[in-house]
Amino acid sequence: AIRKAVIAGNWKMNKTPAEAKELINGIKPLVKDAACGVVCCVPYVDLPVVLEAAKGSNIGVGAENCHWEKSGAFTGEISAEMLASMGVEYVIIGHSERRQYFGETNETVNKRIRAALDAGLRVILCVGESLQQREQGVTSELVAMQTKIALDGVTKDELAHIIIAYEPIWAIGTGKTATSEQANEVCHTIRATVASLYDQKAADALTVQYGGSMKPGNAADLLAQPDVDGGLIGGASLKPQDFAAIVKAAS
Ligand code: 3PY
Repeated sequence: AIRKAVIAGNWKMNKTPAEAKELINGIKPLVKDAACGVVCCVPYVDLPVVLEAAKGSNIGVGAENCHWEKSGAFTGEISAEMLASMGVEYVIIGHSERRQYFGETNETVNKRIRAALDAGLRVILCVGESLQQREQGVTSELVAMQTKIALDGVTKDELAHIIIAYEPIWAIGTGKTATSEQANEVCHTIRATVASLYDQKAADALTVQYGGSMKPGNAADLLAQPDVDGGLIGGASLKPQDFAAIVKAAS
């Protein structure tokens, strides 16, 4: 690929701080020579221990969401400013689990991205279709729409701080993976959408990840596709050997 790949783990709602410390310390030595970018996105409460353990390493640390307001009466929420102030570098926005279970919409995804960029965070924006939408033949339109609304008001300079992850919802946590060709086709659609919004140069520089049951056994094939520049890794990111094997496949 012409772009440097980025492999990002999405730990989801897993690991207590003590367990997180053990996991990050297990991952660290295995990925230290990676040629690709390596990121671990972890639960809020794990951020202090993971940031501490990752200090001076090649692992970037991210959160899994943030709110769009800087502060205020939003019980239970965490702002982008709060994350940035801790030294967090990345934040996942719009994961399908947020969209599915927590009422996330394209509009709130856009507001969160704006707040994250304003706070100086890098964003991993997730887009992707459900099985029904794929069967209805609307995947391209849907993913293009999600991308356009998410990027509303984002400048070309800011785009350099965004990674887009294509995550077919039907392949998340189900063990099903998109074929490499299906993954590449939609990653290409995302890049073409970004080219239409900005220009080809900006689109060519964009990192587009595939996410959805990426594991050591299928990573090399997926990552060999021209428009797949890395992965957002669910379950396999909780196993140091598996995560490191995927990082190696991307290097
Ligand atoms: C998965 O692979 O299950 C993911 O959702 C990655 O974010």
